Amino acid sequence: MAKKNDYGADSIKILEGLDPVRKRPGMYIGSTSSTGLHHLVWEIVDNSVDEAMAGFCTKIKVTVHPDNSITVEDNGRGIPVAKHPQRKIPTLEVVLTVLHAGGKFDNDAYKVSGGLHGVGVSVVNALSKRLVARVKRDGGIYEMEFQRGKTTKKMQKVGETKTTGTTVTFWPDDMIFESTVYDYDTLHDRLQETAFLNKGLKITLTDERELVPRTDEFCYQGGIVDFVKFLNTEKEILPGLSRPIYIEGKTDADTPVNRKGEVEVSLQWNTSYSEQVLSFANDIYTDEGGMHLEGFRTALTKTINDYARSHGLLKEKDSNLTGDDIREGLTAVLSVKLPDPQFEGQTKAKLGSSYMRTLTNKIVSQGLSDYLEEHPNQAKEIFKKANQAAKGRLAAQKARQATRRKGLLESAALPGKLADCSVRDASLTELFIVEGDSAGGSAKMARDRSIQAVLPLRGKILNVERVQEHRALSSDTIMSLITAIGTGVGPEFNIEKARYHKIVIMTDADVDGAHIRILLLTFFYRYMRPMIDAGYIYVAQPPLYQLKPKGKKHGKYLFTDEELEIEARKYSDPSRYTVQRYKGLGEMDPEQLWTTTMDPKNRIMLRVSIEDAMAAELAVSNLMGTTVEKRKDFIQTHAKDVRFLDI
Ligand code: 28F
Repeated sequence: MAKKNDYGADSIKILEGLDPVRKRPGMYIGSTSSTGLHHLVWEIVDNSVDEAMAGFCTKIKVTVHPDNSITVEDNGRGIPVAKHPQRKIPTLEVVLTVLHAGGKFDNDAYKVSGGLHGVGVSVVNALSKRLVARVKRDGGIYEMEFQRGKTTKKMQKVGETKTTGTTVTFWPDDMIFESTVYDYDTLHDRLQETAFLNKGLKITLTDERELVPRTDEFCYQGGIVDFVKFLNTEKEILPGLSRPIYIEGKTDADTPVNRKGEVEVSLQWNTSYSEQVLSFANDIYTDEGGMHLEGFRTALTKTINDYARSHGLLKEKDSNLTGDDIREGLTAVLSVKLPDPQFEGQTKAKLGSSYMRTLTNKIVSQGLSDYLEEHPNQAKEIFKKANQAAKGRLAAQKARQATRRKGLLESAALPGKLADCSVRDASLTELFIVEGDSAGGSAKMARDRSIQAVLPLRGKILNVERVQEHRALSSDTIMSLITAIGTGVGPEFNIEKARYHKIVIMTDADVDGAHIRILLLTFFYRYMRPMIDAGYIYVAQPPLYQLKPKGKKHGKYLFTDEELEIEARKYSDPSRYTVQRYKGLGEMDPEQLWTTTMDPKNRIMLRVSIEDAMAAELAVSNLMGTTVEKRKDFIQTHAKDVRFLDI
């Protein structure tokens, strides 16, 4: 039953309107975790951004207060305060208390709100224990207040002003959110992105929770061109391309509203082998791509191939460059705007509006061919880079075929270092990958040679994250791994050909060992992912210590520092025992290595999950370009973190 309320029947109806939001917040903001908490800020900021896109707002200020309340202020026209014609209460109140109010009211605008995130300010109001709205408009300052979506102070004129704008302060409800603590970096990155996407818009972020308040200001006159430069900051740019390419275009004035749109794209190639193309629709990041991205990619591939043919860079006998070849080393930002974007896909992050494919294709084809004609030197560099990528691709294909051919010759082609097992049934056999010849020697002596094979690796394996595929495949170490395992890689990969169903990474319990393990996991993640999915990849767990009581011949093996501490506590006087620390597998005699680490009846092995491998790969790619010190430090702190399932 609705509580008695001072504001009349009309507002009771409206107030009831927000109850569903408090009952099922997840339906409106995705979750009540930290993501949902930050969503409240995006929701409010999006309204200011819409006002900026409409051409009326140039500044947005976001402040995090010491109690984690948030103020967003803009210098737009101010939310209208006059009585709403149907509802007979101030429009400001309607916007803040009616679900979905203030959606697509203006068909000429390209709105952020009302798109993917557009649940409206009223949702923020419903999920805030308190919210204060202030509007400067028509010469006055107007204020009104709410608690948990219910009006607590009706709109009042509180002063005079010549300026205009909207300010909202809200206190997220701790009855709703798991945590109400805002993360500065999350706010920073998203607001910076918004500033990149809205040329000239000034966004300020201030954190008052710090003793000395921190402020960051984002304003980019170059828009997405600055965005691309920013993404390429640490990269080596392709010669002549220090100024990113910029292409823009839009539909004619007489285009019907359901076909209207604007397209902007900026491109810059670097000398790396990876591609980073970010796409947005009405400032919403389209993680799953969609029509605009398809149009862009098709245009890019066709335009560069056409140019290369017509200018004699590609000869008649040459085959076309592929999209992947052309996008190797490409950093690009694609931003489209359209009146009523349709989003689809798993996470509603894919643009489905199909006319945007044609429009983007047309604008990019035209703009890019003009650029290439006007910049022949840059065109040559872009072609050269793509052509190298194509050569790399063909070399990788050959290298993969070579691994397959060798595989057919069976044991004759097996790497010389491999000490194979005698049983041929892969479901019973195990391959131990060990670091170095000395550990390899111990393992060979320790093993059960009927079902256990040993492959010693000399030195570190190549970081496959850093090199093109054909280079990875020409490394002896990697080739010996691939041939020993038998599956091949890439399109030739075939898990049925696996020669062992347990591949065990057995490295020393030190920093180098952890590094080698991460590099191996990266290799498996990149080149043999189905082996991880199948649960074929393991990590051995050699003991770290042996604690020997005085006078005893056999001690106890301990696998962690905690275990050592607990065991040592059993002996009050340290002189009654000795502790041996194993720095490497080589320090154990074969007998010890067998009982502690390799004996299927005794050992603990950890099965690698896809998340473990992903974490390893991410660690490797994030560490690229950082100093050796940092890298070692990271491995030391995280080596133990990478969690594995016990089997
Ligand atoms: C701190 C958050 O929400 N800024 C906003 C405007 C401006 C207008 C508007 C907003 C009118 C009828 C809904 C003004 N004058 N910042 C903000 N600035 N909303 S939200 O209009 C809302 C619609 O129904 C505005 C003329 N037209 C629009």
